Parts: sequence; structure tokens; C-alpha cells
Amino acid sequence: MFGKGKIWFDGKLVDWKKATIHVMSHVVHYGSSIFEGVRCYQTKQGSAIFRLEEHIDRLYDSAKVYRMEIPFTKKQFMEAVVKVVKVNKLKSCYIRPVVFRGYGTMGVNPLKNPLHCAVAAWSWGSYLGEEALEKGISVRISSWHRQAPNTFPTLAKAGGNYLNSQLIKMEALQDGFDEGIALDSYGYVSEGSGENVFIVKNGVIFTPPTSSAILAGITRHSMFVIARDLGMEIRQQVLPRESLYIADEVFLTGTAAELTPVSKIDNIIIGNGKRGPVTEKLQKAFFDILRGETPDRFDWLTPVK
Ligand code: PPE
Repeated sequence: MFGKGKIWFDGKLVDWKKATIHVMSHVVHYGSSIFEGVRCYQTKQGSAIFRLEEHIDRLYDSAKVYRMEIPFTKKQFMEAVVKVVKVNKLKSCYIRPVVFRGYGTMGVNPLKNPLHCAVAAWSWGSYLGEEALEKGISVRISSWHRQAPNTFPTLAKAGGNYLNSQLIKMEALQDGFDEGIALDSYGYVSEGSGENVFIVKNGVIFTPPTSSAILAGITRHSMFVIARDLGMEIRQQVLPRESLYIADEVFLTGTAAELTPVSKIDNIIIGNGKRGPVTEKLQKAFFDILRGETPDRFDWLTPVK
């Protein structure tokens, strides 16, 4: 449950309510944090964390971009994640590792402040609604673009990037849509507020490349592995906005959103307006691995023992 149990904070387990920081912490004023979102699933063989190593690798990559020296090894960080799931007795959950600049001095220069690391976990159901996984969601193209190159690095999963995501999400919700997809600064398709975007056209799966201001999603990578394993063609390609409208199928991927079909974009019905056959096939193969219905043939699961 959100708000209960223990949080791993700088190497120690503390009560959820005691994992607090000072209002004058650098992160509060300047957005100086990096984070991950990881999921743990209840498989037939017990609870298992999905692609933990890749998430921790990306966390350390984000740290590198922002010149943060994490005072733990990757192995220790991974152990902390497993520990948090275990002590909180969570069977399936969402896990949030976060690294941030704490309390010390004011001013933009972050380097004089201490760096803190934390890992929290809680039960978090379907991000865009249980029904959405089958029926699909309604999306608008955001009036907000993603970051221009050489402004905010999108390959780093930094707290500050999510101010842009918040603008996209609030606008979409206020206008009666479930989610927003943003274009990049050139007007090409980028990503959702917290998801990568895929289209299916004439049996081929396309997604924007990392140069289209996206986060290199781990679920996105999983789609490449699964699609190729199923003998499907999947490509990274710069996509114009209208390719979304005329696609046979559109879906979003993310740790929180998992694999969610899109049924309408700007009120234009996509394909047959329901989850398409390619989306369904990928979704089934993906969930079968997560639930342990099929063997973990890509070595993606870390058992919580
Ligand atoms: N793009 C963005 C902007 C993004 O935030 C996410 C994850 C992705 C793509 C997909 O990445 P991956 O999870 O590695 O497949 N968004 C996280 C945060 C969502 C939130 O609301 O918080 C997530 O899904 O955990």
C-alpha cells in the first residue's frame, strides 16, 4: 500500500513516514533528482522483479549525465530493491528508486549538496485503468513539445524532465483525454507523458528513435526482443504526426502503463477502434513472461527470495 511499510534510505530501512527531507533541499528548488520505475510481478514461481539490472544500469547512466556519484555499487542498489520488496511483504508492486541532491547550500551549483538514495515500493495497479489494457485509451497530441536537442537530456530519467510530462498530462486530462502524446521540437512523434509510442502499419511495427527526444524505455526494448522472437518486423523510425492517425494499431509502453492500446487520437478512431491483433499478440507474450506462464527465456526476472 502507498504510505505504509519501510523505505530504504541511504542504506538503512526506515519507516515510510520517517523518510523525509528538508524544504530547503536542492531537489525541491531545482529538480535535481534522477529516478527509476520498476515493477515486481507475482509469477507462478513466486515474486520476481522485471529487468532489474537494466533499470539500475539506466539509473547509473542518468547519474553520470548529472555528475552524481552514487555511493553504492550497482549490486548494492539491486540488493536494496529486492530487500524493500521483501521486508514489505509485497507480492506484486511498483518500485521507485530515487537519487537526489539534498540539503546544504542554495544556488544552482548542485555539487556542494549531499546526495541521497532511496527505494520505496507499493501496490500500483494498471496505470491507465484495468479496462484500458483491452479497450484502449483516448489520446490527444499535446500542444507541448518534448525537449529540443541539447536542452534537457531525455535519455536521463531526471525529475526535472517530468515538468514537461506534467504539462502534457494535465492538458490531456483537462480536455477529456486519457493521455497526451508529444511531438519533438521538429514536429515528429516523440512519446507520451510517461510512455513510449508504437504504431503498426501493414504488419510492421514502428517506434521513434532515441533521437526523437524519448526516454529509452526498458519496456520499449522488451518489445524489440519479443517482436523479433515472434518473427515480427520492428523498426526505429522518425514518424510524422499523421502516421499515428493512419496507423492500423497504436500502443504505448512503460513500466507503469505496461502495454496499453490506443483507440483514438485527437478523436480520430485508430484502425478498428479496439486492441489490434499485433498489439494483442505482443501483450500476451509480454504478460506471459511477467506472470511466469512461459519460461523466462530472456533472463528478465530477478526472483525475490
Ligand atoms: N517515456 C517516459 C517519459 C517515461 O516516463 C517512461 C516511464 C517511459 C518512456 C517508458 O520507460 P520504461 O518504464 O523503461 O519502459 N515512466 C515511468 C514513470 C511513470 C510515472 O507516472 O511515474 C514508469 O512507467 O515507471
